[in-house]
Amino acid sequence: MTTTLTHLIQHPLVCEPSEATDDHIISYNPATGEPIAAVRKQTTEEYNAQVERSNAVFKEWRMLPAPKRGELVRRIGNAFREYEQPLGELVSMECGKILAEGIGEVVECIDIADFAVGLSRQLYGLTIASERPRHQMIEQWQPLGTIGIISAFNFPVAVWAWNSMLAAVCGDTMVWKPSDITPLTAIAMTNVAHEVMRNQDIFTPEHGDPCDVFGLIIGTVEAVGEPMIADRRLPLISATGSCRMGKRVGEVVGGRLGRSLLELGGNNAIIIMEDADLDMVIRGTLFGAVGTAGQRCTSTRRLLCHESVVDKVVDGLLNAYKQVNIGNPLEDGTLMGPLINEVAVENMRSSIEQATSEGCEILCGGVEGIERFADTPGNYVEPTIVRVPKGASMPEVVKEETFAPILYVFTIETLDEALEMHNEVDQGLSSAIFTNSMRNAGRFLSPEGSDCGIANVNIGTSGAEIGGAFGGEKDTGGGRESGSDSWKAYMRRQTCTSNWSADMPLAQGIEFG
Ligand code: UN1
Repeated sequence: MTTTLTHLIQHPLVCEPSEATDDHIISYNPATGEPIAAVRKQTTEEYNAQVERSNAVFKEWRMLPAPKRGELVRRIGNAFREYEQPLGELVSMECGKILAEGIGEVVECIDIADFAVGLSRQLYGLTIASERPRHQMIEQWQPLGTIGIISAFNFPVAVWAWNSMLAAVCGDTMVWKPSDITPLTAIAMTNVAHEVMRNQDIFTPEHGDPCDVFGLIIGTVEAVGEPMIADRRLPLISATGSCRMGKRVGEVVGGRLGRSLLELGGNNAIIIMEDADLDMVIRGTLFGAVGTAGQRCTSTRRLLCHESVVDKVVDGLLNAYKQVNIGNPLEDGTLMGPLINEVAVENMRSSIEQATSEGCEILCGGVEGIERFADTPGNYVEPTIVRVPKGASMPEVVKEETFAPILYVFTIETLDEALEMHNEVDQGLSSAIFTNSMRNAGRFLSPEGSDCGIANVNIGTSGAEIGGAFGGEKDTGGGRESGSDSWKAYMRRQTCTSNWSADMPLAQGIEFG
């Protein structure tokens, strides 16, 4: 580990793996199976204390003018720039994505910080025409409070940044519970933010510590996760992860009438029409299905391919898959790193077995592609293409999101049929069509087209830019993070009516007393 990396993860909770006890989480490098470091699990008491501190500092943070908060976010974004390479390496080392993608994730953090800085001068409200004379109505946005952020292993830094950079300019403070598989990246990001917050003189609260704007808590679901979702001190819980986890969060937060922002699983498809540019199809699908070893919520899981091109697409993909270098994600030339852990490998294996038992054909990878790495340290697998027999109904296995590089290929005859299959799954995150026909593209983007939160034309399903709102419908949870007006989720809307007349007229013309 370089000295910068060691510096980035320096923290009272972190120790050598050899010093770990039952109270520690060990962070493993999924590429080698070697432990990187151990992190002490925090207790419910420590969680409570963090929320108290973040609540306390909120009282003053909310009163700092938004552009000043933006200035601090600008400095944090610049610090991300300074540490782009080592942070990217750490992401790659802890969650197994290739270095280019690890750095790409840090770039997402920088981009959203820039976006948030601009936003800090644009938290616009409305003026509304009042029905009463000499009255003024406005709608304004107020900070919400301390928000809870729960993030997943697969985007261990970007998802936090989408939430935290926006929440910070909106005047909120936060408590972040990262995935317990990737605690080190969370510590590194928080260290970078805290270094900036410690060395500034823009925000010097009378009570509390500026670092608690960006609170972090590392612990188990029982000690931290459950108390967090039930905690009335957190008006918003923004959670990213599986549909199962999201249902629990939605239920508990809803039960206390809190707000939740859920960004859950996807089951993303690409429709390929007969007039598609097949070179582009292959490139878009390769990145979508094999990138991040199929562990993005936007990963391409299904291809709905017109019967006239399906064989060509399959051949092209088989050819492209052969050239995928699988190996250490930090090495040049590697295109696919390992899965996150052994459980993920076993999940992939059982999905492949189920697909076979449901009558599908494995075209490459498969169980053999997993066995090939049986004696290699690290959680490596081969990306797998599964062909679903034409005319068969959607196999059950396809309806579930398996977080692994499995791509199911379906044959379709018409766009109607494709759209029906496309929208048949429970999830609704990302979607794409490849076509050169305006009509097909237009229909895909129409109300009777894709039912997803993200719908692309001649671009794959993954790799969204931060400027757009990110999230999806149905079991994906309905939340929107990142760009566009997603910031509104982190604020409370206030309708204000001021009377500057000398009368007291009532709305709806009511005469009273
Ligand atoms: C996720 O997998 O949770 O659009 C987020 C993408 C990335 C973010 C994915 N920008 O693929």
